[in-house]
Amino acid sequence: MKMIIRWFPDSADSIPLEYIRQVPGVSGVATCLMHIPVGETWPLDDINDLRDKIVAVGLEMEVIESVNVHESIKKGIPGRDRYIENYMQSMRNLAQAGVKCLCYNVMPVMDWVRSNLAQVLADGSTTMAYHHETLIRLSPSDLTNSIHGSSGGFWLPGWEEERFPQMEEDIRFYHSLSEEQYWENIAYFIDAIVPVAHECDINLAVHPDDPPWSIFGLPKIITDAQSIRRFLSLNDSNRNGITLCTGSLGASTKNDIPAILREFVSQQRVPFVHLRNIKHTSSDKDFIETAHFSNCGDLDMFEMVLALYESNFDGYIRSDHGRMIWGEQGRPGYGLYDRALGANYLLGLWEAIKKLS
Ligand SMILES: [Mn+2]
Repeated sequence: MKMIIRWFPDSADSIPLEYIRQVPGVSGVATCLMHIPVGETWPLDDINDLRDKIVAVGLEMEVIESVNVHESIKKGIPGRDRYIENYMQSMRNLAQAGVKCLCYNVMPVMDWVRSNLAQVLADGSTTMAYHHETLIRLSPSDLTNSIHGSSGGFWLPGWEEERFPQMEEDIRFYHSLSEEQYWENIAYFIDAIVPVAHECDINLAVHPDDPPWSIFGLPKIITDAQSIRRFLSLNDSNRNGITLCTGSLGASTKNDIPAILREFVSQQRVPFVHLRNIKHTSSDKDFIETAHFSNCGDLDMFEMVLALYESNFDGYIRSDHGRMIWGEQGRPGYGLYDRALGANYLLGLWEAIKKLS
């Protein structure tokens, strides 16, 4: 098992790589190229430059999060094949630069959403919050403005500026597409990329939908154990895996996360895990992101780590979104302090379980 931390290059992160190097037990970063438009090929030289920068401080770049999937592929419209070709070339280039695991997602139009990126908690820290009724009352453009107005000047992953003008039109497109057709479009993409994953020894790790239910009438297809089973059966290769994100799946109170971890880790279909805790607030569809510590949220992190350990997990783990604490200013969810605390808490659980077993 390797513990890593997500990091964004090109001054898009408030945290120097050297600081991440100083977090005990962290071997590398999950990162991405920021300057390549969605759908274009990631050039080998740019990937190598980024890797060299990371390796120079003593960290590894074995996980990429994310190469985003062009909307034409998700829509299944003419032109998608060119973007799929680009995607496959990006995979080859990443593998050549030493990348072992590629996290991506198949959420239509927008990446993860929250209704508040800086909700103040009782202890004075701030966190990201999701309030369903508030969110669905916003128009997509209001939501975009609110995300950008409260992101502290940082670009947010999945909310690339070039996507905004298209958003409302894209949402209307999906209203006339059935969920079954959406599955078919994703299957077409998976059929194309899994053989390339084999060819170049890279593990694909799709991230579940966040939140795990439909908003704005958009199809959400990876939300629970059953839909993960269906996704993995699109191609039975163990190169076709998932990023098991406890916070995303845990937003649905119906999901038994330790059971989900045990099922798919034991099948060797989980190369990457995001571990974070959440706490439901006014209803089952409202939550805040809490500190990782079990007592702070609804998810029992001991049970998560135990499930990973007992299923012989040997992939990558990262502490996921953290709160902003100790006055830190930075990209919402990606401050250093709370994620470093989280990483070391999780490493502590792992060490204790290992020594007691
Ligand atoms: Mn996640």
